[in-house]
Amino acid sequence: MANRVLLSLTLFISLTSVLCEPFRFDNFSLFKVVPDDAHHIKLLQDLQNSDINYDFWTDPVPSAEFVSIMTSPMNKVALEHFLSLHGIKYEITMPNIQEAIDKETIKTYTRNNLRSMSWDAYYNLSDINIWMADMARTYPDVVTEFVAGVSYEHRQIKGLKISHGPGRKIIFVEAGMHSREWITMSTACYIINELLTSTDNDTMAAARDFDWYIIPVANPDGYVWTHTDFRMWRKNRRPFGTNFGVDLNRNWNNNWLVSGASTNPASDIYAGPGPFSEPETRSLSSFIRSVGDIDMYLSFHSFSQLLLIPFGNTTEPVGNYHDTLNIGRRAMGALSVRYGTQYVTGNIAEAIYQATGGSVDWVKEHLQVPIVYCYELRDRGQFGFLLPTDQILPNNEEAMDSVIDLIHQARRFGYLSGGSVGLQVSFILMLVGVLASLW
Ligand code: 0X9
Ligand code: ZN
Repeated sequence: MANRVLLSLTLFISLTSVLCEPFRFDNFSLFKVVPDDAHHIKLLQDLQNSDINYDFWTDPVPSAEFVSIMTSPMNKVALEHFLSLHGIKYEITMPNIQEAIDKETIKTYTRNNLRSMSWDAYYNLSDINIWMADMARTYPDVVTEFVAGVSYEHRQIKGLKISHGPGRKIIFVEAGMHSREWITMSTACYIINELLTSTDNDTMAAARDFDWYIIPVANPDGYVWTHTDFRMWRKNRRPFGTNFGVDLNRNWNNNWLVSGASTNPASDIYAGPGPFSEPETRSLSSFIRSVGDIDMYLSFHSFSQLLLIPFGNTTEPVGNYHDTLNIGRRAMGALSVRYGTQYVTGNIAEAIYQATGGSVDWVKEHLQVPIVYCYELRDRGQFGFLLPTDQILPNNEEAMDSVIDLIHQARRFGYLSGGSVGLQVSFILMLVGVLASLW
């Protein structure tokens, strides 16, 4: 994950920043590499560690079915040569990254016109925030805007609470912590939209039965940067000498810097100078703690089509691991029904790589949230972070199907049930009423 291409591109980036033009990825290409065995994995790991010219969008870990590597045009032939020499299979899924970036339609949301939000385009931070404000104004009885925190560059981390009454169990959704993972912000907005506008019975019940807290953009500075300067930016934007940014999903105070994180500010997985050193993670974590007992926490990332279960430092089945595995697998079955999209469910350390200091681990361990998942949304390496806009709606629909099924399955396993305080009170009142009428 260490984004070494960034190092060699620093000069270009500062130059393009001066010119106020986003960095161009003309003729950069994306390789989908398919290692056959442990030897291939080892070769790719060596390449990742020794050659600063390649940006590994996914890591060559033993469980990897594929490894996505971005290369500049200058280093492309050398990569092809390396792979062929070692008999490692690959295909070039994107011959010109800039073309894919240009195809990513970014639409403008018009204030007071909810119909101008669509699911075939991406939106910038300001438009997402204006849309959320419009949703809150349109559904004032159930929606409240909240500010969950603040960024290094003093932007607000905004969210919506959707609640049909007090005392409900809480579902918390966090997205956009990695700014280049644009599909995740869209998915969070889609969940908001469905909970407020869907006429589907299960979705309406899910909206009614829970207090939802949804944050589409947990890393606002990074997200703005991906629009204005550098599409592939992952971290926040705090400066460290000539480098920038802490990986916010390595900065949470849980096994901080234990594994899969770096002490080098130039790295894309830089964990920061200390746990919760960043305003984003510090403020967001206090907000999450302040909302009360959370029953389900979902964190959205991309890409690889995975449903990950804490913890990021051990493959041991900790706590209710077996329940969450079963619940997750069933929900991924529900996800596949609409378009046949396959997700793999598993422990973070096993399914992806050891990585600590992430939000889901902290929430699980420190807040004892029973049901915690981290999604890695579409796709499986063909377009990676540059998911084409015609896949936004299908991705969002199937993700929403799975969220509804997670609730359903969790209940079957004895979670999220037992009635909320509010519902229990109404039941008692009803009982009192019946008894009084019989008297
Ligand atoms: O490495 C990450 O932070 C996530 N993958 S991504 O490709 N979106 O960067 C996985 C996060 C899994 N959770 C933890 N490591 N706690
Ligand atoms: Zn991510």
